[in-house]
Amino acid sequence: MKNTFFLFLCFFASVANGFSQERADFNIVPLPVSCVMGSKSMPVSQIKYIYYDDNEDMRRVANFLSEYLAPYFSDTIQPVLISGGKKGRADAVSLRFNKMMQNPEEYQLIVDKKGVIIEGLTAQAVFYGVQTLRKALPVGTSAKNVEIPFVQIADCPRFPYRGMHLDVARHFFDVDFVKQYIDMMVLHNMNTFHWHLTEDQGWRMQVDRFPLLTEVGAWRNRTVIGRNTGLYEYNRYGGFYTKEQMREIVKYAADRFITVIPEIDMPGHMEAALAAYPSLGCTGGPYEVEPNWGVFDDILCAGKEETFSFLEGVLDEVMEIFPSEYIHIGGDESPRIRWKECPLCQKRIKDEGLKQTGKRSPEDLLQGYFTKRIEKYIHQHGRKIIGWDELLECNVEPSATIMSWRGPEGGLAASELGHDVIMTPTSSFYFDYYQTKESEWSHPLLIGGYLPLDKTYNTEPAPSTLSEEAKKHIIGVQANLWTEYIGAPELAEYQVLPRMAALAEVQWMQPEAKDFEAFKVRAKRLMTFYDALGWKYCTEAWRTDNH
Ligand code: TNX
Repeated sequence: MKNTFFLFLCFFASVANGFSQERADFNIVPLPVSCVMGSKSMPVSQIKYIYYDDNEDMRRVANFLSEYLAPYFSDTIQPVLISGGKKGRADAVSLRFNKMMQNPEEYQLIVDKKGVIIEGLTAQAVFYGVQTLRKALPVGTSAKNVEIPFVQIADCPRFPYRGMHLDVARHFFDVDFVKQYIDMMVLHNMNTFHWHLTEDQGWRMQVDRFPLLTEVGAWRNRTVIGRNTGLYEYNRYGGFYTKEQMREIVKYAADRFITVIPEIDMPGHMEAALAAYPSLGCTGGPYEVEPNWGVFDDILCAGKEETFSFLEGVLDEVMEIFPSEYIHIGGDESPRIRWKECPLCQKRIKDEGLKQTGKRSPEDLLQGYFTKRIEKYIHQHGRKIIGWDELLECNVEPSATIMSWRGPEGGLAASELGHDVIMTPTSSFYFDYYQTKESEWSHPLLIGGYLPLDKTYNTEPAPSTLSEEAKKHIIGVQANLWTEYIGAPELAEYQVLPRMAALAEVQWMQPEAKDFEAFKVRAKRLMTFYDALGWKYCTEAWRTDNH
């Protein structure tokens, strides 16, 4: 009896002392650069206000923080947002500009007796500090039960370009899902959404000047079953985004400090456009919005002036909707066969004096001509181009930023040549590949490949073999989600999570700070957020026999 009473007393004392309290845990994904813990802590319930420096962007960040905190205060009074305010109050989170900071994405987060202060040169930097605070709090509890330990965090990303790509052309994803994808990027501190809008199998962007692109090109009448079996499903499949919807996405992303880079893939992967406007092809068609997956011979004719006025018209509307510095013009997988046989393409080759140089065929150089012409147009509008690494075989200008996909080699060589480079090799960042080794029958049918989590995690995008100069040209890292075999939003989520967490640490952290075993612990905690947000993820990615 005495014993029971003693236990009861202990329990009572621990509740009163807050021993049963949960603590915020700054062991988050991506791990901050430096984190110095103090011995004391502050109860979350002490937060009565969110002060923010008077600025529109900062107000938005304060609003996001208020949204993230709301569930913790659902049983009490919500913190009040106040513009301005004194620096550091014990009962507040203060979001402030700090002009002393160098990098526009660097922030500092301090928790001490003066409450929580998050500072950065820009509102974007403060936004990442807010993400850190958000991820440190335990999911699904009340402010009364959480303490934030005193801490001093200084944090800054390694790469300025931290991207995720989504192919909405092989399969279409609606506006709500695209927004959710952006939310997923936010949780992983990413800042660039590469939106792959056009393909052989569907054109997804409304263009006023060329209405058939969506009237015809956005719909396919049949889709192959499985991996190019020759068997088809005869359902009309497709969809597209109106200009208004694309603007909505651009704003939704910008509000979260994410730039949307649109891709209009040219001159290959253009069959949907050819089906709409057959005169843009070398043979004149007829063409079909492609029902199979793969690489197709019919591409845009590089001999016709009409092709260029078409592309300029499309790009005018692209640039009107998307304010991004970069426009992605694709450039991958363009077979030469039509150009070899097309009198107009051959005339262009002759007129431009394009002659075989080393391994480069006249048709390779014709793609170089094509790309330079488009690049010039885009430059005239104050923008820059990004293209896939095939462009390196076409003699393009060093001003073109290269996305290295067929392996790291292309990107590494390009960086030595002075191109800016974004690393996205299949071997590390193709999230359409399998995450587990299990026999395929137990899995959804995917494109194939095997890309386990640790492979993504342990990738070094700028290896020490590169010259110091070339290293500076590796501006970022991205993962791609191609969707030939990914038709459902849930499967898209499953394919990218938790690999996005591994990618986030490659993008954000300094290489020497990375550690896969420690990451696993952090990422498992991050999964409590995936669960709370209702996002599917691959749990088998954690099985020890999978590495
Ligand atoms: C290659 S990456 C492609 C895509 C496919 C993908 C499938 C690139 C520039 N081209 O068209 O969807 O492989 O993994």
